[in-house]
Amino acid sequence: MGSDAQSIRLGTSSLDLLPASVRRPGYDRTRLTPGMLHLGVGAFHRCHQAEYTDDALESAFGPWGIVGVNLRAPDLGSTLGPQGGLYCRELRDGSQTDRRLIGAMVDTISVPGPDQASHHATLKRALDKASSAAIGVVTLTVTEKGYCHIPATGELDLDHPDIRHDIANPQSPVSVPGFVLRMLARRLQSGTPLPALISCDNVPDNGSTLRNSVLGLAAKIDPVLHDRVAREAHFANTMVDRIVPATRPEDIAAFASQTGVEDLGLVVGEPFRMWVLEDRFDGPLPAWDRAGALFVRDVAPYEILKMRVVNGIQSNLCQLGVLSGLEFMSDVMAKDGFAQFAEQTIAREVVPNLPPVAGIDVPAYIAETIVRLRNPALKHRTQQISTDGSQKIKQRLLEPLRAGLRAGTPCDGLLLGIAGWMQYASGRDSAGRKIEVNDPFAERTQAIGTASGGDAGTLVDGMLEIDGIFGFDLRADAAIRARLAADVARLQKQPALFVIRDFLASDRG
Ligand code: CS2
Repeated sequence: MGSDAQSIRLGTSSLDLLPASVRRPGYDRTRLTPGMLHLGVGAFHRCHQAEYTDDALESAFGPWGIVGVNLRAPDLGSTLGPQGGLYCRELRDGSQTDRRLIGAMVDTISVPGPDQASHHATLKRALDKASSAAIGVVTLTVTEKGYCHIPATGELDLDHPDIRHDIANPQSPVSVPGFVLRMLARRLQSGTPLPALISCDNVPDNGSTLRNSVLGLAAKIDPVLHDRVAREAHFANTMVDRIVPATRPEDIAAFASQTGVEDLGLVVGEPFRMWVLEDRFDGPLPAWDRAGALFVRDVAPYEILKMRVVNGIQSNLCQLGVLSGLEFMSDVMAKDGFAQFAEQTIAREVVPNLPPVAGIDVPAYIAETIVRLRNPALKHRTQQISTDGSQKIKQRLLEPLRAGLRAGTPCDGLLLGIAGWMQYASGRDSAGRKIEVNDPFAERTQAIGTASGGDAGTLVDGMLEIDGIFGFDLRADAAIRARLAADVARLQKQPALFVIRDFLASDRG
């Protein structure tokens, strides 16, 4: 398995082999017991909440070891499992690298698909763990689509195949809302206190969205359970921020050749991090506040700022980047025109309609965001950010557009980003080359692209009719439809890079 024949696999017995430059946990890991369960152990969790937890353990040690559970890929059985949950996180800023061993993950469970022989036994183990009194906190990063909601409305999608499965089989759920509901049901039945439920996904009102999905499912399964969950379970909203691209084989190979240790759980991120949590917890938590997490009464202004500025720029540019043949976000930001387009769109079209955010200097926040997105050491693929765009564009681009339309502020830059998503989602670039679209709506959006026969107006009309993404308002606005069609027509004629440059040179820029 070794990417370097000389390297030894990271694990509890190989710790001494790591060079001294890799920071070790500043607490006694042998005393750490599980107290939290995390659903969805991907790169982001390992580089964000798990690092905050390590900081918290260093400043106030407690029973806060993390049990990582994956109901979907990636399979932790070949990565973190054999490493005893240990992995390193590497922060990169230009040529600077900072490596740290994270110790908070003490156990991992990957539930294989329902067609696998070990599915039931592993699911039972995960549910037993999640329902045990030792677990006081459950955190989640399951991506936008893990909530099984309709992006445009936030309501549970009752037609979702996993939800249909869980309505019929509530005791052996395959969806995230189904897993959470089953855990709550078991705890309520056995009189075990309910854990704090903390969603850490980039979903609008993430805690409330999870609550809606869990309650929507409960209503279909057991009205009494529904009422108890509605009364007794606490779902906290949070805002999370750190850019953590998917780890590449090259990252693992470079780590192995520089340290002599192979780490298949390695994560690479930026130095910046932020975490804002709704302050509504009855029970104890890890001392995340001592690690810099902010506890506030209302997370919404922070969430709106982050989703419209950081994620907003990413989602405005990533599809235009793919359409320009640019692989990484830092390549996009380094090309003449893109960064100016992004900054200008945010300053003119987004900032005027942001709510005030206590303690944040918005112009400085935007300037810092641009620097973060330019970081050339972060290999954040434009295709990765474009993945599941149907689940992202409401909060990142459509809500700022709607706010602008209400306020009468300009919205040309936002419209160009939305047109970029439409052209991308159709599956073809300006040269007619096929683009790989990775999205739950991909089949439908590509069919719309094919049926449009290259007519931009037909393409836009077809996309706007997907009400699960766009709702009903935008398709009724003839001026918006026409402006989007003009932008899509431009993107069909030439690479997005040139469209951006023309935009900046025109009276729209
Ligand atoms: C990205 C986010 O892939 C994506 O959707 O936009 O993961 C983004 O990098 C983070 O939200 C930054 O905090």
